[in-house]
Amino acid sequence: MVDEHLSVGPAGPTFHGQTLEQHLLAMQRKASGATGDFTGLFQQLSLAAKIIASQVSKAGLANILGLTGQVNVQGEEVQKLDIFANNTIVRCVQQGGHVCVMGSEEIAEPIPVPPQYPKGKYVLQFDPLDGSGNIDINASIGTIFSIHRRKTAGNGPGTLEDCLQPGDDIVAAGYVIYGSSNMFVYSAGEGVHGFTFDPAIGEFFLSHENLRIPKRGDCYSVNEGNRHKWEDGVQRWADWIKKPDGERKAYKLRYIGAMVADFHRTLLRGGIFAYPADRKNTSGKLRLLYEASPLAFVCEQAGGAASDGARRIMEIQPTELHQRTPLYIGSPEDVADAVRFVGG
Ligand code: AHM
Ligand code: MG
Repeated sequence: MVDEHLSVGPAGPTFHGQTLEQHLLAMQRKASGATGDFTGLFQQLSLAAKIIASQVSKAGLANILGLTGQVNVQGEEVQKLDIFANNTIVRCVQQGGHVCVMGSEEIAEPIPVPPQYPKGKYVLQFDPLDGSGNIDINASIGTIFSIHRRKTAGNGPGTLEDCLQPGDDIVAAGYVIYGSSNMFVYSAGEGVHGFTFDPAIGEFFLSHENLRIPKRGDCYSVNEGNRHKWEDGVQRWADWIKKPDGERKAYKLRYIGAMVADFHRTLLRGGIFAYPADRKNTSGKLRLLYEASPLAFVCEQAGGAASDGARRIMEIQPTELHQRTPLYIGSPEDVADAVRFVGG
């Protein structure tokens, strides 16, 4: 079957469907009372994603060009890619005037909008380059983000209170995956839509409309090197899932070690991604506000589920900016199975 968004010309396949911006504008037209603020914020985010993608694709050249030291050929300090990604998002978004405060994995405190820029009604939280340990081995990495409405009154600077909001109050969330192709996947509460970057044109084009996660998959994704630290329930779940049980076949193990990539596969193919708590790290490793909650929002919007083993990730009221949480996310039946083992 020919995909209506894909045509094959002399130079090979080219996407020429709806762009991310056109998709957002169409959504804005449907929403009564929309001011364009939201679309404006996404424009800044997609610009940041393009700049980061371009830099990520050159990461391996650093060695060849002799840029691995502290100083590059122009005599400028070379930034680590995750700091570069952080600064790119902050600079693009703060100028837009759509947010009042931001929160980032890279920065200890909430990031204020400088006085010269107007403050908007949204709060952006993000992990600028998740899985950055994968940069050196040329495996996929990603950016994760969530958007809330501000909670504090007025038009002044936002505060920590604006950042500490549960997943259930997210208005939009998504991720960008920098991989064999670059994709921007988001939900604004009306399904999940994926856009693939066409580097020849410099735009994200709609390629995966209304993504739905299968009810059950055949893959589990977890760092089993941590098994010795897991509580009994988690160990029993991992033992159970890798063996056939009646009609059910043994699950395959897939683990890249970059959550965006592991989650993206889980979303498309079904199955479960988990980062459990363990005896040493009783809240697990992943961060609630800019890793677990945004992906939980996307996953639920696609018909999936996300739990910390006892409750929906989306219900958790954060008390700290960099709070951690255990995470079980993916196909609803696979998450329910894990919760059965882990929760009791
Ligand atoms: P990071 O934000 O420092 O990159 O850490 C988060 C990453 C996730 O992308 C990934 O799922 C996990 O850490 C891998 O951790 P581990 O190496 O313990 O398996
Ligand atoms: Mg991360």
